[in-house]
Amino acid sequence: MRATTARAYPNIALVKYWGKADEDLILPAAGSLSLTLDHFETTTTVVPAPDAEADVLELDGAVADGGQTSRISVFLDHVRALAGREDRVLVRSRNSVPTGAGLASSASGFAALATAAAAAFDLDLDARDLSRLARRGSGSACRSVAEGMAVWHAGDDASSFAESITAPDMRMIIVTVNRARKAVSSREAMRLTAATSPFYSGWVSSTEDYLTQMVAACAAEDFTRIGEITESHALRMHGLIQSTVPPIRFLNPTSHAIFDAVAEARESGIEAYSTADAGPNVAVIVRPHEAEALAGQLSAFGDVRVVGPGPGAHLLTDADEVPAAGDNAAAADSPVAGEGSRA
Ligand code: 2P0
Repeated sequence: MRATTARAYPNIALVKYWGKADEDLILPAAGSLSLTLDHFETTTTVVPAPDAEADVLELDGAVADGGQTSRISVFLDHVRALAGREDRVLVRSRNSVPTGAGLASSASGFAALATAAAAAFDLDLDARDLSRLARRGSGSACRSVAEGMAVWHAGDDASSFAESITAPDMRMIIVTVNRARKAVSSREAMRLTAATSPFYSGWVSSTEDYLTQMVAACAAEDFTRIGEITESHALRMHGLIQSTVPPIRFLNPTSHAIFDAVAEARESGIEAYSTADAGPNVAVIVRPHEAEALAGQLSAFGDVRVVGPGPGAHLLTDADEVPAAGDNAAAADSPVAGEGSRA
């Protein structure tokens, strides 16, 4: 075993994942598609701790609580089983955004942890198997293993992984409405939706249909169709989530106002489309040359940040400025805290 460091970035889905076919293996009920970003990275170091009795997790320089530690320990048990080893480890994870109550994004967090842990335990995994491994930590993490636009295939344990596809260049404007951590986790909310919504089966079948159309639109570099599907699918997901019993609502009046402002921008000639995850913050896709102008308009609603397609999860070497123990890399002014709070 050896100490290793990896970096990964969050992703924002354009065709959303909401519901599981298997809770233990984290298999999705339908496929999804996302853009891995070039901002808001997580950097994670895994250090062998042969004499320790338990794994230790340090988040942004502070020892994490039992709940967070046990979630990564369950994941590391899977890595240990694959490696045929029992070593405990110290995990030091730093987010480039303040984490508040936990990992800023479970997607970047588990993609970085999977990449670092696989190398630390000398697992020889190809990109597909690394994505499958990250999936076991958090479903959306399998997409952050892949660069740029990535499809996560539904299927069984062997066939459910994410891989990059060709897509037109685009920018995403992240509009942060609220930095607070949401009251109900995505994991719990999607479980409640699947258990109680009368619309759930229609959601699953229509998501597969949209995914097929979206992959075709990406191949055709058809930004308009990509955008139409993105916005429609986001609104379907939030409609579905609101049909949970008792209801769950993630969008607030400002979120809706941003969807309206983006629709008005389209009327005035800037082609852009909105999406939102399990929270009130909104992400807007737009062609690269129109991103700054639209970001200026949307800054009336909250902090804005223009981001683009980013790299997949990767190992860092010393030459890449591996952070030292005790460094706190969290940037206090980042607008995206809460947006990526999926853990
Ligand atoms: C997505 N989300 O496709 C959707 C849209 C949130 C809204 O993937 O239980 O944290 O760890 O597999 O990956 C959030 O779900 O859930 C998510 P688990 P995860 O991005």
